[in-house]
Amino acid sequence: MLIKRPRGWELPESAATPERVWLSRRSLMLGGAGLIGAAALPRLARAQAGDPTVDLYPAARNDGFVLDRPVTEESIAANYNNFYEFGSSKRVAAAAQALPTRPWTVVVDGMVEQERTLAIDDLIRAMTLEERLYRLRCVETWAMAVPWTGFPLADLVAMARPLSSARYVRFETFTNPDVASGQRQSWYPWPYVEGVTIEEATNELAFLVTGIYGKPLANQFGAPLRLALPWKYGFKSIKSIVRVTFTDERPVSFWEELAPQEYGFWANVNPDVPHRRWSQAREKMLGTDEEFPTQLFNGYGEWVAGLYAGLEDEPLYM
Ligand SMILES: Nc1nc2c(c(=O)[nH]1)N[C@H]1C(S)=C(S)[C@@H](COP(=O)(O)O)O[C@H]1N2
Ligand SMILES: [Mo]
Repeated sequence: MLIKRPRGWELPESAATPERVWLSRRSLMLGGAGLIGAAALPRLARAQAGDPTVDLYPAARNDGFVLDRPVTEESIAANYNNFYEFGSSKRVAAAAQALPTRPWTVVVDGMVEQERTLAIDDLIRAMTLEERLYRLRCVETWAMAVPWTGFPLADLVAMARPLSSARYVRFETFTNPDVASGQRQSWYPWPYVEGVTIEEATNELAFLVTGIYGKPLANQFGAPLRLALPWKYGFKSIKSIVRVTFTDERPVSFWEELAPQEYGFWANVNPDVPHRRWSQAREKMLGTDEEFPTQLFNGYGEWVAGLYAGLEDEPLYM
């Protein structure tokens, strides 16, 4: 990049956390709203304690990723989710607990040397887990800052040994309308699908998430395996993945299928390219009154801007 400016993620770690301090400050400011999660949390904690990979948490933090703002309080992030399989409101945490996340398999297929079906716990244990502080920017303008645990998507790509003809990675979420009431709404193009190019998939930032806040993922965050692509709008970060397919065809995602004029394949964050119905110039941190100016590539351009050289004619920012 040509412009040299202080980068948000270069701020010292001390500027990012002390979660405990943040928590108490927040609960003072939020008053009643701070209690939203109180009822749901004990149940969640029990489910996470029974997770077969719980011994892997907390994982060592990778200090290469630091924040310019406090970590979002867990009870706030855990009770304000987009997970349309369980309804279109943000209050889906309770409903999402009905999803059975064991046994769970992930099929790796398409243009690979050998197609495989991986048991989730074998997959997680085959990888080296690490914690990363990332921001997530929803296309709806809310944002959060969370400690994800997981492993680089590049490690899964390496394990899959794709053929040289593969150009994209397509991800698919479970189909289970018996427990996921949203999937009984037939106007949606289930299952939820997302995709990235191989170059994006092997970028250092692309992260497969198995945990959050130092614990296995709670269901509403997309247990047992979801994506984190912090330079793209949140809808690209697909939850509860059951299939990873290597292909030479650009995947058409759930939201692109529904509203191609509003949600495209690339969906890179850009303050200067408004959504058709609202500005993307600013973002609001969940659980706070704080707003921040949106940053190009959500502030992660140092890692990813180079991926898009020569693609200027593509709709990169929707
Ligand atoms: N399968 C699936 N994945 C999904 C979604 C969804 O509805 N279904 N919503 C997306 C959107 S719009 C966002 S902003 C993030 C929200 O992640 P969070 O609820 O963990 O904050 O998940 C993304 N992944
Ligand atoms: Mo979103």
